[in-house]
Amino acid sequence: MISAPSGDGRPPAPDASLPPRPLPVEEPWTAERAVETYRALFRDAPFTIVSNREPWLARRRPDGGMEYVRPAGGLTAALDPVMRAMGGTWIAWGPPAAVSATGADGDALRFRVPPESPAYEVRRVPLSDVEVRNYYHGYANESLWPLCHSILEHVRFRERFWRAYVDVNRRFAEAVLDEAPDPRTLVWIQDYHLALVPELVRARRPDARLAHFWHIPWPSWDLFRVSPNHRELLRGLLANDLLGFHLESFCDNFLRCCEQDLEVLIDWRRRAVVHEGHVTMLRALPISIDADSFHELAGRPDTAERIAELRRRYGLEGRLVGVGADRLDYSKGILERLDALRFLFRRHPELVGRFTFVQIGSPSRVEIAAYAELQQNVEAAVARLNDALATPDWKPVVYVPRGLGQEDLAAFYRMADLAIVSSLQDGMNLVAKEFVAAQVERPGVLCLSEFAGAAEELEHAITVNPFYTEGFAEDLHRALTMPLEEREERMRAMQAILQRGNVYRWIGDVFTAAREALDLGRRRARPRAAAGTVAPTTASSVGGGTATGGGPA
Ligand code: GDG
Repeated sequence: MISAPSGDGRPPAPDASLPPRPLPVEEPWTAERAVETYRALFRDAPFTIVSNREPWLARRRPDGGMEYVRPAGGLTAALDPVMRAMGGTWIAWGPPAAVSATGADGDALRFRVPPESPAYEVRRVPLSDVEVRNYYHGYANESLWPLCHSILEHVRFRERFWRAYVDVNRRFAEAVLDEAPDPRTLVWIQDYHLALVPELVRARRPDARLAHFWHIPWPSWDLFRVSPNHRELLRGLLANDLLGFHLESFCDNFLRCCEQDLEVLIDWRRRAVVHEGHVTMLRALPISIDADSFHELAGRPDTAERIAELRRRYGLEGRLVGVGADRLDYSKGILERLDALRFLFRRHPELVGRFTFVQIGSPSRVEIAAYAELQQNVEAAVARLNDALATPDWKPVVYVPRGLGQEDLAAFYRMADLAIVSSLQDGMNLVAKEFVAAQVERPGVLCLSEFAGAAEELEHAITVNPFYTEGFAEDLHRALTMPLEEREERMRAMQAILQRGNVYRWIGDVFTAAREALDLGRRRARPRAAAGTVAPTTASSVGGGTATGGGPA
């Protein structure tokens, strides 16, 4: 029996006059506090970010001039105010082919943002179409992405992918050397597109300060070794002072790979590794979102109006609603989710006509065959489910095959009685956190894959196993029938976690960890662990401490 919120068994329409329930009170971190943390730790040392994607998009206006637009949400939105206050340089791939073809300042190698009061510089690394195909779609997204998500069926290695990856990483490294001549500069590299940049920079500037955050999982050694370039990747990353992952288990996987592949000294307690005399500190630093902004957006009266409109448009009035919002990526478990929904309706026919699941699927990496295929498979699975079960005025699944604006996304999150995040593997998953932040009244339930990094922090979610369809379906049923009191209790606990650990706290934690890593490297007594002379896990001294050796504590 569904425990529906209102007397007539239907969820009430959102009430625009209700003030949104405030997030539990605790002084949240802000961009200013992250900047103060940097200043306290690094004084006036310059700051540089290196990422594949540009933080601002260059677009040509109809009058022929250029305009620079910041994408809403995501990491770039959180880092933008930090960069504005610190005034550094952001190095990224650009200009996009469409803009460069038009010439003028669209193919400028650098520009300053924000346009109205320039505060920091974007330095672009232009790539040809062939390079984009082989480095970005190829090595980054057909080799590394599926490998790191342990999905071997989609892994493809090609010589030309690797060659382009090396070349492009070299160009990024050159840009770092040009743009950050001051050795005190903290260079913060983002993600799996740029694994070789640290080594290439360090070779030319041994005293560089390098931090790197890897946003996706790191696989176990038995999978990682299938890469023909496994040693080069590890060597590239071991030139960092700090290497951050979302989870401790990813750090430990990385250390085990080093242990198997290279002559290294490992201090498992500190998660530090010495390779060719250089110390790299690993740290689990789970990313987060700007929870207050999301809560505020979801709680706006016009969001309530938007909800009413979306319910009308998609036939959701008076129904229980579930939501999923993903890039169309095979790692997100969208097909497994649709399977579980099929089981749910079969086992609980009382839900027919009463519950609708909305799947928002923004097309992603469509140039890659596996992604184009997934898009078709999702459409086909939705059509099968709807053909089998739909009634004249109801559909089990509403599929929105495109990305939505933040406002619509927040409205769907707020309206939903249930959200499904069913990743087969995921570094963190920000959708899970956004859904939690967007609950402002009569909270919904988060069904969260145990294989998403977010499950470690959001332990008050209902955890699901996307590989076990029947169990998954029963978990969905449990979520849909959960009493309001329990939903509120779980949501309060998760919102408190997000408010304490928002994205600005994450940035501050990265700065603090980078400082510790640099200090650890400096303190290290032994100048050089010569290759071949030290057994990989022999107990030894890293930064003056005692290494435990032999495995994680
Ligand atoms: C990588 C890691 C890690 C989705 N649909 C729409 C939309 N989105 C936004 C969400 C969210 C973002 O995209 C997706 O973030 P995820 O974290 O879920 O996933 P990835 O893109 O795979 O990100 C991941 C992350 O890096 C950060 O470290 O958490 O594990 O794989 O913000 O809101 N946004 C809008 N419309 C949509 O339709 N506006």
